Amino acid sequence: MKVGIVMGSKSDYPVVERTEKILADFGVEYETRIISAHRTPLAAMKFASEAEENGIEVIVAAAGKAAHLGGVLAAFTPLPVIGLPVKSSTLTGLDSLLSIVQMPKGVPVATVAIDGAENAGILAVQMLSLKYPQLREKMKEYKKQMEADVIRTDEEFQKK
Ligand code: RP5
Repeated sequence: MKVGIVMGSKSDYPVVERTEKILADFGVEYETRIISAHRTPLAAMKFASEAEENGIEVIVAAAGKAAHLGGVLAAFTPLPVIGLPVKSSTLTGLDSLLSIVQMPKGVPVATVAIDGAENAGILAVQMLSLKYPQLREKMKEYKKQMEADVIRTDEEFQKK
């Protein structure tokens, strides 16, 4: 099982590494590439068209500004693409979000929040867990742990 993470620029990496961490925590293999829809469009086409034969099952595409990367990758692959809008410009990421989420009919990009790097990883794991039952069990544990953490925090907060 492998996730392909693509970012439009190395400057996106401080956000993207949080997606990598989630995937690593779940024991999911990933490869991370810097490919730009605008600066290296041919590489974007090649990566997406060959992703399936290279063993990738889900793609995470992180980009900022006029963030066309996820849409371009989705155009060239049957694999699900998760768009991660990066807050990289003076428009505080709203530009990235809208560029990624407003895809035309027929070519969806599943879009997470601006800088929602952890959710991009979690959603990728959830997609993979349709095929890999061991990942589904880990996801159940993750949710239980999250619930327990909030309950413990609430109990501590009430004692203040
Ligand atoms: C986008 O432009 C990248 O995804 C990045 O978020 C933003 C700025 O890129 P750099 O100018 O820092 O390379 O394409």
